[in-house]
Amino acid sequence: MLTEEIQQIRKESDKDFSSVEDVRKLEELRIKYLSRNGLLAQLFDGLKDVPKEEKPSVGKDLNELRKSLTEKYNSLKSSLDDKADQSKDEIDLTLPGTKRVIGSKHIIIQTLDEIKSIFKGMGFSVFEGPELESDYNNFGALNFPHDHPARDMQDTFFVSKDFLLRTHTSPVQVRIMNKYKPPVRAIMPGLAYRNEAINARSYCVFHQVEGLYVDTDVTFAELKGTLVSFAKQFYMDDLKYRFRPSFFPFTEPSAEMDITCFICKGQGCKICKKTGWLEILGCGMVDPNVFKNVGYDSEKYTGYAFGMGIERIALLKYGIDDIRRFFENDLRFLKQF
Ligand code: 2NM
Repeated sequence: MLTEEIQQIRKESDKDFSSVEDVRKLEELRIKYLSRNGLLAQLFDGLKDVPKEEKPSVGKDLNELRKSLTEKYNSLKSSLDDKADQSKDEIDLTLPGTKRVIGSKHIIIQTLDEIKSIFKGMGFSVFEGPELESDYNNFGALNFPHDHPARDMQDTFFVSKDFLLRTHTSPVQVRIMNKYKPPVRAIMPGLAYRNEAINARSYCVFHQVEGLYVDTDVTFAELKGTLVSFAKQFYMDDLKYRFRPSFFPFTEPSAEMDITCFICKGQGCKICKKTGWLEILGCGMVDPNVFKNVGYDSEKYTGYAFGMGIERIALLKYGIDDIRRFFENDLRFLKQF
C-alpha cells in the first residue's frame, strides 16, 4: 500500500518539479511535499502501520524520495534566486525616470541672442574673433594716437609689449575689413577686458556687440534709422531717444544714443543721475584713417559703426542695481530670468 503511494508521489512530484518556472510555484511545491504537514510527512506517518519486516525497505524508499525531492528543491531554488539577482542589474525601462536640473541660458547670453536676432533681421551677419589681440588691431588700426590714455597699462591688460586682452570687439571689424571688400554689414559680439576700478557700473570683463556697415553712400541718417529701429525692437515701440555729439578715435562725427529713463520716465532720478536720459550705445561714421589702415578707398566708401555693452543694456532693461550680479553666478539671481 505505502509502497504504491510512494511510487505515485514520486511520479507526481517528478511532473510537478519539472514544470517549475518561478519562486512562487516552487514554494507551493515545498509546502505540498516537504513541509511539516506535506505529503512526505504523511507518508512517514504511515510507516508505523507497515509490517515490521517491510519497514526497512519501505523506510529506505521513503528516505530516498525525501533526499531526491530536497535536492531538486534546493537546486531549483538556487537557480531561480540567481536569475532574480541578474534581473536586478537590468534596467527596468517601465520605471519613471529621474528628473535632472538642466539649467538655462545666462541672462547676458539671452540678451545677446535677442540683439543678434534683431540685427540679423536687418541684414547683418555675425562674426567673432580672438580675445587676445595685437596692440595694432586693438588700437593702431583704429586710429588711437600713441599717447591715448586707453593705451596705458592702467587701463588695458597687456600680456606683452605688443599683445593684450582686447578692450573692445572693434579689432574683429579690423579683421573683417582686412579680409572682405565692401559692402560689409556685420555685428561682432564677444568679451572685452578693461583694467579699471571695479564698481556697480563697470567690471574688468564685459560683453560687447559692435556693428559695422560699409558701402558706397552710407549716411548718418541710415545709422540713426538702424539704431532707432534696434532700440524700439529691443526696448519698446514708443521709445523716446536722442543722439548726443561725442568723440571716439575711430569715428567722425561720433555720437551717443540715449533713451528716456525707464525708472522716472524722464523726470530725473538716481538711475539716470537726474538727467532723465540713459546712454545705451556709442556710434559714428568710420574715420577715413581707419579705412586707409585696412586698405579701403576712403574716397569711394563711407560707413558707420556702433558699439554697446551688453551688461549695461541688460542692466537698464531689467532694472538691475549692480553689474557684478552678472558675474557672481548666484542662482537666486540667475533663476529670475
Ligand atoms: C563704438 C562707438 C563708435 C566702432 C568703430 C569701429 C571701426 F572699426 F569701424 F572703426 N568699430 N567700432 C565704434 C564706433 C564703436 O563703441 C562704443
